[in-house]
Amino acid sequence: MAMLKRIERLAGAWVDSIVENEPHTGAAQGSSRSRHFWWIAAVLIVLGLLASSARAAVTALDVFYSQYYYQFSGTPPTFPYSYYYAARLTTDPGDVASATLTLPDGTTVLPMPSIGPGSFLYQQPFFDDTSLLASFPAGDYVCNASGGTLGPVQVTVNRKPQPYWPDSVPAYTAATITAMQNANAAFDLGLEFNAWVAPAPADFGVNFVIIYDALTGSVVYSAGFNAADTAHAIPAGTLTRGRSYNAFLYFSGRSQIFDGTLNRLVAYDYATYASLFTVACVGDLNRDSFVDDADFSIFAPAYDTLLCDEPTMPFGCPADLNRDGSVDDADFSIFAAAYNDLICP
Ligand SMILES: [Ca+2]
Ligand SMILES: [Ca+2]
Repeated sequence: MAMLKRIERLAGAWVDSIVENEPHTGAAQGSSRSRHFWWIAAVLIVLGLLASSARAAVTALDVFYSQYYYQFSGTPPTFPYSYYYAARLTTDPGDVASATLTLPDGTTVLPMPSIGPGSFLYQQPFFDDTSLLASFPAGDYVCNASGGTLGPVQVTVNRKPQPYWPDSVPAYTAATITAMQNANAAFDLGLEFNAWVAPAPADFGVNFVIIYDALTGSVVYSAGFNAADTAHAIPAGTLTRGRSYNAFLYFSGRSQIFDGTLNRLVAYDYATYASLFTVACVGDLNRDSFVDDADFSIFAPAYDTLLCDEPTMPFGCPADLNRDGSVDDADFSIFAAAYNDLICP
């Protein structure tokens, strides 16, 4: 549950980053150094209008319908393990003290507890998508916020009648699942996955990769990118050797309205996660903290086999030290350096 809350927060952060890319012309005008009286007066009028506009500080109302999957092998997942509804209000910190969400029936009012400065979230798990969609049906979702420096403020986001789940569930390729068993933190880790399309009436689709430290739950990497992309590289040095991670891949179908100050989003997300492990000591194939002849006797037959997807290659293709899908001279040169060092760092 805690992890899912973090996921939703992060997904919302990406929406924020999209919003922040829009121009903020009011601030540019306010920084003018002109001493001309009328120019200053005009700026003051503009600033006054901005200050009196309550909605200027409410930056987003985001609604997420989500299905979560776990992939434990090269076979794509088919059954979700959980479903979630989430609604999130984002304001400038201190502008709002509390918030509620009124459902399309006009009478059901749900609390949106504060989850951080300027961030309010309602979230509810479900056992299937039918009850998820029925409990939060099409229509207007009205967020009423109060307190803080803004006073009462109301924001509405509309869920269209037709849901727009992605047309495919995110799935890493079998080669990527293999590479995730023994990743080398010193090299880029290439993730490959399936293509998908956001069906109408979605406005667009977007992909996210979010990697959590399995022990601490903290986010160690996150990136949003084009939905048409079927590969994404985790840069070398992002991960730490000898650790376990959970790597989430999101396909998000989105309908979004941005009116210059306020972003309103309704997203239908599929998210698949897989376990990701980094080797503690590159080249130490028998994990005894030394890289020596015993490891070479494991490396040599893998070098002869060459391709990681050969059935005779050990699971996870541990001898593929640079994680490119084959055990060749590039891996041998990495192995040779570790063999020379002998003792694991
Ligand atoms: Ca060893
Ligand atoms: Ca290799």
